[in-house]
Amino acid sequence: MTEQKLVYMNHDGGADDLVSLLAVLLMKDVELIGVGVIPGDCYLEPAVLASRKIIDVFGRASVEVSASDSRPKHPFPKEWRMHAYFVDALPMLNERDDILAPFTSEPAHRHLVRKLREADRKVTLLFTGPLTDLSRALAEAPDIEEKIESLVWMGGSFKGTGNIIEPEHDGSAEWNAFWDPDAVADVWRSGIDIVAYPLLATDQVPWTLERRNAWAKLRRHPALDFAVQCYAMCPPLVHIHANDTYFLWDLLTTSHLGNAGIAKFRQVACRVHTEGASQGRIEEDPSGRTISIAAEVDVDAFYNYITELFRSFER
Ligand code: AGV
Ligand code: CA
Repeated sequence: MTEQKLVYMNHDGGADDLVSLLAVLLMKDVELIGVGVIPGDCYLEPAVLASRKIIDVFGRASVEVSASDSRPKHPFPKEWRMHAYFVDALPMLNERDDILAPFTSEPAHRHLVRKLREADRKVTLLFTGPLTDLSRALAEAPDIEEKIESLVWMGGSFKGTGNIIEPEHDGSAEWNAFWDPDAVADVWRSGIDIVAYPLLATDQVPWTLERRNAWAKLRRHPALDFAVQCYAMCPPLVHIHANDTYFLWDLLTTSHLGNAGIAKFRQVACRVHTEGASQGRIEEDPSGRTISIAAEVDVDAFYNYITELFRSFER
C-alpha cells in the first residue's frame, strides 16, 4: 500500500473554497492533517463553522480547524464575503445540533507550524486564498520550510489582466495576491517549491449553466448536491466575463492533489509588485524566482475527475 499524501489546507471561505475542502476530504490518497480559515473571501465565523460541518458530514476522520487572525491590505468585496453565511446555513450541513470536528483557539499560522512540526513526513500545502498565514508561519518558525513538500496555490494571473476592479488599481492583479501582496513576496523569498494555478488556467473552467445542469442531474449523490447548492449563489458565465462571473478557481487548484495530470505546466521566473497601481501583480521577470504555473487545462478530464470523486461519497 502506498502512503497517503499529507496535506494541510488554508482557505478563505468562499463557496469555491468550501467545495474544495470537500474535494480534499474525498481523496482516498490524501490525509488532511489540518485546516486554517482566513477571513479573505468570507466572514470568519460562518466559514469556520461551515468547514467543521463539512468535515463532520463528508470526512472519513476528524480534522482540526483553526481561525486566522491575519488582516488584509485590501479587503474583499462584502457581497462575496457573505457567501459563507449561505453555505453554513445549508440544510444538509445542519441535520445535527452538535459539531464534532474540533476547533483550536491557536491562530491559523501557529496551527500550521504545529501541524508541520508534528508530521512524521513532508506535507503538501494547499492554499486557496491569500498567503498571509504561510508568510507569518515562516517568519515565526523558519524550521518548517524543510517539512514542506510543496505549496499548491490558487493565485496570480499571467494572462495580462487580473480580476481586481478597485479604485487606485490598474486591474493587473489577482485577488488572492492583492489581498496581501507582501505575503506573496515573503513566500517567494523562501525556498519552497511553488505550484500556482493562476487565472490563465482557471479562466478555462468557468461556472456554466451546462455544468450546473449536469451536476444537478446527479444530485442524488450528496457531495454533488452540496457543490451545486454552493455554486447556486454564484453568477455563471452566460454572456460575458463580468466582475462577478464565477470560475472553479480553487476546485481546479485542489484537483492537483489527486490528479496533477489535468494541467500542463510552465516554469516561469517572476516577482510580485508590492507597491503602487499594480500591487499584487505577479509579473514574469528573468531576475525573479522560478515557480511552476498551470497553463493549459484538460477541461473534460477536470470535470470527469471531480464528478467521479464527488460521486464516490456515500452517506
Ligand atoms: O481570485 C480568485 C479567488 C479564488 O480563490 N477568489 C475566489 C476563489 O475562491 C476571489 C474572487 C475573484 N473573483 C470573485 C472572487 C468573484 N466573482 N466572486 C467571489 N470571489
Ligand atoms: Ca479562495
